[in-house]
Amino acid sequence: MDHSDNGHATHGDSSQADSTLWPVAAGIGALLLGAALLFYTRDQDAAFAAPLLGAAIVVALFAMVGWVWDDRRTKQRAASGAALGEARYTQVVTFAIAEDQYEASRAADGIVSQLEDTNNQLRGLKGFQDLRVIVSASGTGPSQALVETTWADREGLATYEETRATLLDLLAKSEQQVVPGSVQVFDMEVVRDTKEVAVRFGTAAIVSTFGAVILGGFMIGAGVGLFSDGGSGGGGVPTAAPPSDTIVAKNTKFTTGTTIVAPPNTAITLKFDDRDETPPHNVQIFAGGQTSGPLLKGCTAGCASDDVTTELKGGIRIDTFTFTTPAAGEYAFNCLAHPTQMIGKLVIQEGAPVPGAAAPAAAAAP
Ligand SMILES: [Cu+2]
Repeated sequence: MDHSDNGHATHGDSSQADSTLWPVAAGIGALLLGAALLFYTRDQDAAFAAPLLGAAIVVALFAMVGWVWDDRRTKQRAASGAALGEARYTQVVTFAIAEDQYEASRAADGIVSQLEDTNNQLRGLKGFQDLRVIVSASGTGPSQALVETTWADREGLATYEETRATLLDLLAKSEQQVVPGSVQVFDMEVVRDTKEVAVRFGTAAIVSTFGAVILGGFMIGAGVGLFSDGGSGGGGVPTAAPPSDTIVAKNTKFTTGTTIVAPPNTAITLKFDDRDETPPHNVQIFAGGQTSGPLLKGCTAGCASDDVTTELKGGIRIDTFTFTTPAAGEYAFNCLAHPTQMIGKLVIQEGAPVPGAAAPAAAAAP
């Protein structure tokens, strides 16, 4: 499970993973908060925004409390030290090599070589991690040597000392090379430096908070863009003018009302405002998204049949026509005489306001 022999890496990783959950939770809280604000400013819809705001506050509080709690727990654990294999046990042996024995100590049977060879024997012992031999040669006087062995746990070090296959025994047998009385032994419990963990935690926290904020910003931005898009298209924004119900033709172009938005299965009346004396124009709505194929059916007034199309003719005038809107989707319209120059689309959306209807009534009808 978690704290096996390679507890170092495993534990470090899992603690980091746990810790980054809090910033993510904080980010979700921020997201919900943004969404609540968005819904509120868009619709003044307290029925929907209020629970969202509540959820945002709860999540944000939860994240903050959890974050602080987790941080304190991490610090306490670091302060109390040894738990879960965060400590290492090190034995440092220092000694001096007699001035004229430096060469001999490095020979195949010299003390330094023998110490280095013990690496292979120690490797079999439980908990052994590392052995280092450092000799700083001195031209004059004795050379200083340092042997450091590292153990994963206290038991490892203890077992090693009990077996007496220790470095000290080796040193004792090399009286010639080792300066008498120069041997010093330090057993150390090295608590793993928690700074590294703290830095990693801090970095992870910053990165994920930053990421969550950016993501949230994008989503909110996308949401705003979506709504304002709908607004420019047909007047979905309640504060703007009533949803457009008029298609204006001028200089052989549809200049206004190139996108008409309406709810499905609703009788709506649109106006075709032709401002060109010539050439002749009309509006015909297709049963699909392309300006080809059959025309939309359902015209009840202003059309020659139930095809939704006005009469193609010249002259400045406003024609009105009434039809029942189809199912949700996009339906292309154009002018029969200028099929590629004069193009627009009818967007049928569930919940969209009725074109030309008074704005407040439209906003209140979701
Ligand atoms: Cu035309």
